[in-house]
Amino acid sequence: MTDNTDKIANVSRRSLMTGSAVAAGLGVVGGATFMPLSPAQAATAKSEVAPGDLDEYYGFWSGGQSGELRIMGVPSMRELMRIPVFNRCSATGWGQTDESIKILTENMLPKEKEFWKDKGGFPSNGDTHHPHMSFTNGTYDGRYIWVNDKANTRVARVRCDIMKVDKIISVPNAASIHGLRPQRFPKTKYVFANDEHRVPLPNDGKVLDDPTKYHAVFSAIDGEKMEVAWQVIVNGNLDNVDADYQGKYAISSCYNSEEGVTLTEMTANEQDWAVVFDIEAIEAGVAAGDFKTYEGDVPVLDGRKGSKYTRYIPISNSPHGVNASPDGKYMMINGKLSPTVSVIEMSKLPDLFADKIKPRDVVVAEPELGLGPLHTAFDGKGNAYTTLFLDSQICKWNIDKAIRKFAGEKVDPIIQKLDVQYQPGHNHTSMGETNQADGKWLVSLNKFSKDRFINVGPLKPENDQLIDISGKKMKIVHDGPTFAEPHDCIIVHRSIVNPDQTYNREDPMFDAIKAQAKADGIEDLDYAEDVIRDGNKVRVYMHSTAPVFSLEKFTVKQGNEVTVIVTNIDEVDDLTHGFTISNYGVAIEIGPQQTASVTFKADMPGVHWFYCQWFCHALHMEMRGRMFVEPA
Ligand code: K7E
Ligand code: CUA
Repeated sequence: MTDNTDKIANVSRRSLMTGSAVAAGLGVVGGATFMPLSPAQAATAKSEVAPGDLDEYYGFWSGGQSGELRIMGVPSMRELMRIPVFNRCSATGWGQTDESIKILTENMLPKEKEFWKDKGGFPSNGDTHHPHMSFTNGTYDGRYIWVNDKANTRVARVRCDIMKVDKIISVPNAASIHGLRPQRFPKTKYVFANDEHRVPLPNDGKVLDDPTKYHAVFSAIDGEKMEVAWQVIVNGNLDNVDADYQGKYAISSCYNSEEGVTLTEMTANEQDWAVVFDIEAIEAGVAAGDFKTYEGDVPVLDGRKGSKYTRYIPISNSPHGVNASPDGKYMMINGKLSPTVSVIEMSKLPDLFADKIKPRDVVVAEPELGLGPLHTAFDGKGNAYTTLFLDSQICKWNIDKAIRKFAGEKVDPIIQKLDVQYQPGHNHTSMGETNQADGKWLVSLNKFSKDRFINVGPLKPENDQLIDISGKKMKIVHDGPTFAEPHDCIIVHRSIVNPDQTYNREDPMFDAIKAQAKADGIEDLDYAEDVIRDGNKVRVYMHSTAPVFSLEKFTVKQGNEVTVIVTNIDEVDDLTHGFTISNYGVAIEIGPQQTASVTFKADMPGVHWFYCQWFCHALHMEMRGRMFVEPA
């Protein structure tokens, strides 16, 4: 983006500076020297969560290139947990346990299965950007979180009762899923997923330089079934997306209206657009058979210009973030290369689809906020907070005033500009993407930390800053270093999220193991201490209770395919065991009341100690046993 600074038209930093200077003159951002406690002190005190005290909010942070998801406490900004998603996790065995491998591979496309067959079976990296929770009636309902993988064109779902991934799907006909949002109303049915990189459709190696054959598809994933319900071809690239509060429309930002394949080609036009999708019309189109199929049998509808399924709203060059205001009235399209945010009035969309008005008629405000607006958050009190990437600022502005200004009134919508350190991408307010936006906290996810922390070498952490927005003036109260690269986060009130303390033995996630155990003559995994020999396969069943495994040794033959199935029968909170085999690369987590399994080839003869690697007991070091591998 910095390369394109010179492309930002007509608005100088100076004229924007004047905006905030005026606000300062009006006293909006003036000092507060008469208060007994300075705003900084007061805010810091409020953001402090004393040892033993609990946070008011859960933060769900994407882990960017690390491919994971993180749970943070807000406002303490303490990192509470990491949820492995698309990455291989050494601590929990995600990507190694039989259960996680099933989740990672069961919905791969045939071409992916073929490609990965000699390369470990599935990709072990991911690039998560957008974590979003399921909704009911416009607010979070605490059931699921979906997150995209830009690197390998996948979408994963996290079960919020156990905070583990239960489904991953590959999206066909697409290349890089970027924007992702669940429907808000009445209850999340679709999770919308944007295809960022256009590829030839079908992408079968026959086309390289014919841009007319390149397409991006908009996908609606059934969030319950985790299947792609339908896709729509659009003009241009798809970037970010948001759903409305009425359950009727989704809007995506598009850059590359030029449909180019080089940077110069992609940024040539002054105007790109936002695409509006009419969900009902698309569903009717699917029912009427108005589609083609490419990979698999997903219906692909043609939503290019002129289609009844879409409308294209011209927006200045390369818009990025798309954010619905919590009152459901507006959709903000953040300008990125334009210093503006375009405000779309949602109630005008039916007229747009009925062709009673022109596409630009739905834009009711377009305030000039500063350089590089990327994403906008809300406080539920009529104000918006937009990140200015190039200016390294958060701009707080009033939506109503922006609309009045656009209509010709002499008002300044800009309330305050706050320097952040440095270069913010996403920002997010507490409950801010729901109709319960409470205006307490804003997090600015800054791409660079530069000098804010002691030097850790050439690779620096990102810097997530916590901002108190409960007063008139935004105030930074905390700097939080993060690793690679939380693009986005959500902040959910803790009353909505109620994870279990232990696993539930009746959970369907254990059905496959139970069925196998039953076939092996084992009635109850909780008492298992059995070695089943099945040709070259050996299944070793044991249970664990601190500080012992029910088997202190087992014997297999070199070359056997060994599956070890461990059930942790401890019922105590926080009593996780592990199962590691030294020098065999095996290490998995077994939570209280969980059964987990791992399969490997016993190629190395000799005595191999297995041990519990999660500290569980005073005799944790002694919680071990031997695997004996007899030479073939
Ligand atoms: Cu703006 Cu991937 Cu949401 Cu990064 S995207 S900033
Ligand atoms: Cu069981 Cu450590």
